[in-house]
Amino acid sequence: MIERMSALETISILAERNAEGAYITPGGIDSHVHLAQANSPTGDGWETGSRSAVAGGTTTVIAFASQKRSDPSLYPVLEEYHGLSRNLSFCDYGFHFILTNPTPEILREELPVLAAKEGITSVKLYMTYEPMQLSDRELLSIMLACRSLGMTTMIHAENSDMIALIIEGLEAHGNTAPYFHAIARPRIAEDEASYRAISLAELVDAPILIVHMSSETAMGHVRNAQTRLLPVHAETCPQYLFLLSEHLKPHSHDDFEGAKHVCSPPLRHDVKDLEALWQGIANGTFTVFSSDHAPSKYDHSGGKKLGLVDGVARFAKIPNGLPGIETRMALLFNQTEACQPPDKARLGLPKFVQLTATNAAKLYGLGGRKGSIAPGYDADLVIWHPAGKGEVNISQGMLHHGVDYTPFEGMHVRNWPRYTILRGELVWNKDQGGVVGKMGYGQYLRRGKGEVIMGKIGGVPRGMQEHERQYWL
Ligand code: DUC
Ligand code: ZN
Ligand code: ZN
Repeated sequence: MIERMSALETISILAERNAEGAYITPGGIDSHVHLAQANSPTGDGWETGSRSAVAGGTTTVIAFASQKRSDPSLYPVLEEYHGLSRNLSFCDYGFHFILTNPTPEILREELPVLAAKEGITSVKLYMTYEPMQLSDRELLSIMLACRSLGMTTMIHAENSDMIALIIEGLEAHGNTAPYFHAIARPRIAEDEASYRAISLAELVDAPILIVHMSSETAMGHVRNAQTRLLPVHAETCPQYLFLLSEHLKPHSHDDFEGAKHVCSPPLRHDVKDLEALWQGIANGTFTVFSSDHAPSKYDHSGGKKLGLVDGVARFAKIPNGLPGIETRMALLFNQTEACQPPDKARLGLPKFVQLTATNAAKLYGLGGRKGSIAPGYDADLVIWHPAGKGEVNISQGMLHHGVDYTPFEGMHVRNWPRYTILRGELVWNKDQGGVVGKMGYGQYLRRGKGEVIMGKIGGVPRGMQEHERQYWL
């Protein structure tokens, strides 16, 4: 076993040996990952998901421990997820809770203990999906509880009733092919819910992060909030920067193959949608760039093919989500000045580092330990190939996840992580041995309080008087 080294010692050794001429960036932090989820039994568990992470340059994942509506307490949920991940991870990891049953006991008694003792300092809340969605009143109560604990509130923002109405209409008209998934969840549903989430957060002065954003208008709401110095953060994902809804259309050999690209929010229709989000990457609206790795096998009756009922496509029954934990880093690195001429580069390397590692570390309470290359930090590093080497055509065959396809099949990137180093250990060596780390080397991370990166706490909501809130808060 290599002796544990600091980041700087590791870099100087590698620079002497074999990293010459190559960029070194912090190990990726993928702060939005679904592993071992009960609602996607054909997706990745910890072994395959974390193996795929390190092969793509990610050294830390924050995955979801999901509360079911019928769970009255979070403690057994946490135990269950420790059981699903213990000794199985190739990378370091933490948990966010998905809260679906926010009882007063959970908010008052359990969250403080889970934050202080277990290091779980973030929750994800759904504004859509019948079994998981929360009312505005519930969202407010959770935001208040999280605010007082320094926890980050992540929100899936889509208007549930708009979507339900459209799905009903589509089904009544027999429009049930996979492509109609993109029609069922229009941008306006994301726009409205994002604006509402921001307004709720503004009322109670709570920092939030809106996850997996795909809409220009919704992103504009975030941008406006940030201009007013509200603590509103935003996340987007590779699929919303690179892929369009045309992928959901029938293919010549398989009418159902569009199911491979069913995710929510859905892929949008127009190149202009992609361009708008790239602007948000460049101008700092987005705080983090995550994979939202939420895979289901395609060719499996318990996976995407749940949406083929007696041979008939029913898009509303297709499990949502795409695999992407391994491709995230290379897809974005390929758009930087390291891989593109200056007039084609979408972002600079400092922005790449912020979006893929540093900001997630700060936002989710790993600052001082993860996400940067600096004295005292864990030696989590990605060493890329020297310019002109390391080109890859992304294909299912080269990936290490447990599912049977990649939505990014055939995309070309000019570089790929050559080495991934986790706490000084080489865990991925692209040219010699592939995944060389040991399963179980990945450690559970007890996280601290999240930092507010955008805006600040303590603003006065629009139209309210300076001290008005103190009469009721
Ligand atoms: N939300 C996620 O965060 N992931 C997959 C599907 C979804 O709706
Ligand atoms: Zn979501
Ligand atoms: Zn997700």
